[in-house]
Amino acid sequence: MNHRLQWDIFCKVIDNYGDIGVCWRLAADLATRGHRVRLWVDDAGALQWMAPGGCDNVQVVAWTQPFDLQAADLASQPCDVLIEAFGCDADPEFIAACADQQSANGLKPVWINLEYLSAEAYVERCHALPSRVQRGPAAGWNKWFFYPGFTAATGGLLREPGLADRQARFDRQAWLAAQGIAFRGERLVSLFCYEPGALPGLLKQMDQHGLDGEPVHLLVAAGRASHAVQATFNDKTGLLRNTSGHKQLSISYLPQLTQNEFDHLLWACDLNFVRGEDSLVRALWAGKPLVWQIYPQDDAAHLAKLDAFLDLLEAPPSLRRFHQAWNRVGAGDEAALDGRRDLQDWQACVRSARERLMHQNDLCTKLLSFVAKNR
Ligand code: TRH
Repeated sequence: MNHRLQWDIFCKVIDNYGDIGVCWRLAADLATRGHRVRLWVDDAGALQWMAPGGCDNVQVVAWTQPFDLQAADLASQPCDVLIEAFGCDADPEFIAACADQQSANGLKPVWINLEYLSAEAYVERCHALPSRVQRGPAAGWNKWFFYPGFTAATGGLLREPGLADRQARFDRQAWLAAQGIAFRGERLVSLFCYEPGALPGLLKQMDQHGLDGEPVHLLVAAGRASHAVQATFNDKTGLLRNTSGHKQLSISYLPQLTQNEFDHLLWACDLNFVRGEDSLVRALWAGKPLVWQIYPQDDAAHLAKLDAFLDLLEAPPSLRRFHQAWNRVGAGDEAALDGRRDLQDWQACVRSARERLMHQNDLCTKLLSFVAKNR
């Protein structure tokens, strides 16, 4: 059993919501397990809607340039664990303060670089490797690489205690009513994406054929997803221009949801389109058929990452085809977006992946034992 530790998590918001989304989830998870967290973030704006209530024992600290060491009380709460999220570097002043602390009491923090999530094979090879710090006041210390992942030999996935109970108690009808979403028995589909070239094709498919023999009610996430859908309707090609003439497709545009409500959205739907890193994991826990738009990288490295995830999922051919179409640049093959006969297979594969993953230790549990071993 770990005693109460002081964690300092450094988060740089590059773009989108994944960096702060993951860091917040990690911070809140640690705090509910009894630890104290300082979350240093250069742009905390998204937390206003993602986590408006905050969380006991998580202090959000402005990570400013120049660095303001006085923003946190390091003297009375020295750092036990330093986490640099997604390759960002904590400020040298902070490291120097940690080194001073070591000179004073002999204790240095466990220094961890929290990496991006991937199902690729390198993750098992690289997880938990140390790198010796060569220069500066912390020369000679180890920095550890902690890789989230989908197998027992990796850092695992974020999954807070009580998630399955919360899910079991979820009342779909009540939630839809509380959101003001008129539900007439359609298939509910959530859409959280960037700007997939295949989006017009998907909307057309859904409008013509519905899903699983039923009309579709599409619940579109705020931000880029809703702009992308609206841009499709405004498109000069005339595709789907006349929304009132829709046959099988109705659409609701959602406000920005808290992370908890975002979970509820995924639990309420029959099919979830997600993107990035954190929503993918939440969609897995939701256990509903899912389609992932992976964050695109310039060198196309994301395609190998996507394949590795589909392998891990043991995705049936139809789900692979759908993913390839959804992640392609440009409109591509519209027929590949026809998933209406395959939903049962997709459901079965996500369910069994969820089952397997639920039996593994979650990321916080693994992080805590890693820290206990390396202090
Ligand atoms: O926003 P993203 O596309 O973030 C991405 C990825 O993390 C990617 O790996 C990273 O490299 C890139 O940013 C810089 O997708 P992601 O990771 O799913 O994060 C979205 C977060 O937003 C997630 O925590 C859920 C949350 N969210 C809400 O809380 N409410 C909402 O209404 C929505 C739409 C999202």
